[in-house]
Amino acid sequence: ASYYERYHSLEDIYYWINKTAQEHPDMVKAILIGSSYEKRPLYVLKLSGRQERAEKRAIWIDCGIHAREWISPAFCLWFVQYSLNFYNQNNDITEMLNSMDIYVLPVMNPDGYKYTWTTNRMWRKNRSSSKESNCVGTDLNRNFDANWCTKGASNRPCDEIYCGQFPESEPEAEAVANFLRSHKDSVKLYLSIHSYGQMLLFPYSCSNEEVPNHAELFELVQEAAMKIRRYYRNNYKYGASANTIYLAPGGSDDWAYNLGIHYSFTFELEDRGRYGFLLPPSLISKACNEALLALKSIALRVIQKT
Ligand code: 0X9
Ligand code: ZN
Repeated sequence: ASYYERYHSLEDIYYWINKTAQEHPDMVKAILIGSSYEKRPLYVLKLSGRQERAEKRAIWIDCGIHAREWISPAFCLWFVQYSLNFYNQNNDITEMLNSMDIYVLPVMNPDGYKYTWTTNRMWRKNRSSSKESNCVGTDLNRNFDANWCTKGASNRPCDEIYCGQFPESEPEAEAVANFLRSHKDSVKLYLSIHSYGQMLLFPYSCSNEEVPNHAELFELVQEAAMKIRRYYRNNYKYGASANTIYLAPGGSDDWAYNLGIHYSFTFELEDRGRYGFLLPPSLISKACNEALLALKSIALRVIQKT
């Protein structure tokens, strides 16, 4: 199996980030956007093709918000590698990189990811603590400022869906929010990669309200799911988060939407529960190819629209 068909430790991923940026100085730049609670750096890889316009639009993709969802960082690595290998070979990725810069954050929650490798494979949250509680960790996907800590999140630090002390209390969430705030005019498409469940989701998750462009977003995920069905004979559910998965406030996708990034999605990759978070390495390539197909389908539509 290739490097991309295996899971990698946090140290390996940092090494890979550095090496990838060094080996492709023409297309890749590593940008430090902040650091984690335990002071690990948060690096974003900026991918760019041939510059077509001065005002360049952009895509944001983050992986590894939740520590135990190992397929998520694996997808970010897969996607970067695919982009670099197939730029000027595959029409879709070439068009994407010619019209948009792509920001990729491979591991939003490095402290939690590290902890799943050393201590507890099923850890979800980050690793922050306060003197108010003996419990560790905030759910970074409940820490954003979108109906923060209402129904679907918890204010108890021991819970898996603890929302944190206040919106963006966690340095990982704050770093992402700051970066997106300062790039909100260029970023047209926001994508957050999770597992598991096989779903293509869009806002809102923080309320049962429909977003103004609900029908448009529905068409995009419907088309992407249809392609996955056709090419990989696999079924993905799709729809607005609150109805498709559950009510869950404080998520990055809803927050990005409200910031003005009106093409905002969360993908839940394979599987549907047979292995769950423990997806075997032999299934990485299928999971990533499905997500890649969905991403390309949606991104090419967004390029036409924006
Ligand atoms: O609950 C979550 O944060 C995500 N599911 S997971 O099993 N990967 O934890 C779903 C996120 C959907 N979007 C929002 N809740 N905003
Ligand atoms: Zn998740």
